[in-house]
Amino acid sequence: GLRYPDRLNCASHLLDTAIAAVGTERRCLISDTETWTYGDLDRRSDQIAEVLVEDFGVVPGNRVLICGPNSPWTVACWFGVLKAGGVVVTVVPLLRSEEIATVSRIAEVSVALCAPGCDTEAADAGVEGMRVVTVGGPGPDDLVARCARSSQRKFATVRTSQDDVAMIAFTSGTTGRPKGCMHFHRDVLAIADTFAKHVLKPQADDVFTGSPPLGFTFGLGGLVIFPLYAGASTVLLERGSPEALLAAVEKHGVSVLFTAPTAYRAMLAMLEKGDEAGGRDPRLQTLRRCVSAGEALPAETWRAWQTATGIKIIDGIGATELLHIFISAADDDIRPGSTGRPVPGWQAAILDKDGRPVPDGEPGLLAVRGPIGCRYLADERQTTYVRHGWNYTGDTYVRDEDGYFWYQARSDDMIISSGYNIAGPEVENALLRHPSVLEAGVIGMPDPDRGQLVTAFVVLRADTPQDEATVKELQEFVKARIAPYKYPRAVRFVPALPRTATGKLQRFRLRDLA
Ligand code: 3UK
Repeated sequence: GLRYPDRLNCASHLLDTAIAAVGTERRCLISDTETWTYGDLDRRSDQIAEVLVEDFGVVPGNRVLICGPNSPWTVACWFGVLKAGGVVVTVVPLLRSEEIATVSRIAEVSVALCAPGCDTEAADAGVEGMRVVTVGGPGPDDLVARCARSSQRKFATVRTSQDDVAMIAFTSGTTGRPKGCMHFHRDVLAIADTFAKHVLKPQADDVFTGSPPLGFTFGLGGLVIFPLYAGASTVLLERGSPEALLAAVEKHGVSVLFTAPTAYRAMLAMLEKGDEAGGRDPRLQTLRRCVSAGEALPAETWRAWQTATGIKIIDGIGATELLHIFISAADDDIRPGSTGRPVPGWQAAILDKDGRPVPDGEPGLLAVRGPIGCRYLADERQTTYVRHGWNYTGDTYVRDEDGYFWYQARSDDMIISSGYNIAGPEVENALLRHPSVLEAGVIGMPDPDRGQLVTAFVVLRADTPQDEATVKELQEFVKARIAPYKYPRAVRFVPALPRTATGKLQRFRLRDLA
């Protein structure tokens, strides 16, 4: 297993190691308006730590909420809180006051560091004992202004232990009460020492960018931990739209890209428009590695991206509960449409609900274990996620005889129609192979005859007629590619699919739509 010293503060460990390797003057954080060196990040996070202790009385173990866009100051807040021995609490941005109130009460937050906009939401949350501090606003009480008035001395980092809690990451929680996942200081390094070290293999001259918010652990790892681990630089985009991603790759010579499958498809649609001739796109020639997570990456999307850019996307499944990616493709070990094999350091199995192994080739529950485990903060769902010594992710998967893992569906999203088990994503993937289909979402709707009816929501390309003939054509197209009983008996055309800030299809909202 991985070994870390007993005394370990992941923030200073990452910074000290990077600075020892590449120096203080190497570019670290790049935004539209600023470029920070490693020295800048070290200095400003020292100032934040000092302000937290001196002005707000933060003591080790206090929880500090960070709520802001992907920006250098948001990253500095992370490192500042950790240097002060505090626990970072994160939420995906755009939470409204009610949600901030729920999360802050569960996590017993004492200070909230908020970008303008989030600060008013946090103040409206009315959480007793929670001090709301604006980061990057006008006025003398702003955190940035306080940093400028600080002693400017090196902050003596709190000597936390490797198994002190460093962060509480809340799951996006599309349904139900949000769950806070606690992770230790060593866990933050363990994602670098597993996925980054063995799969991503970042280098000091890499330039990272991507769309996931830093409040989502996919973004924290891909856009902060992994680049810092390599002494590389990272381009932080306040809005990680597909347009912004393409522009950033070209402008900053990005070599490592982190985003979700839907953004890869949207970028492909944009590239096609600009380049009728086809072939490798010159605007993306600096790209070296592309990572996809959050949802399964269809083989179709993988192939189209390889054709357009020459790059083989690394699909990986991760979870907030386990901090980052634990099964993934690797360099020359890719089966398009499969999530890949366990990342070195992790074990994965397909089990039934009683913990018994399911034979290869048959669907069952994905169970994993490795250096990081699920630790919900005061939540009875702990014993649902962790059973029989394994973390049950809630996904149905098949393992093939070569050890590759194939995603089927979220276990509670499996469609049962006329007694058949149907995985919505398989039908979605078949639809995506049709040239007129941009996006597809497939769910089971209650049906008096069949129990559930396979229902597809489809975003068509602009030039395709939304008529009965297209419905028929799509149905025949699916029947010709997968077992015919899986075809969508109902097809609805929609302008866009409902997705979370992290690119996940919101199936419950499709159900409401129907
Ligand atoms: C699903 C995938 C198929 C799967 C995440 C990378 O997504 C992340 O965390 P969340 O807690 O959701 C976890 C669930 O999302 N999923 C994620 N990736 C894939 N399904 N293929 C994939 N490649 O249902 C999983 O249980 O929001 C992803 C790194 C850190 C993360 N937190």
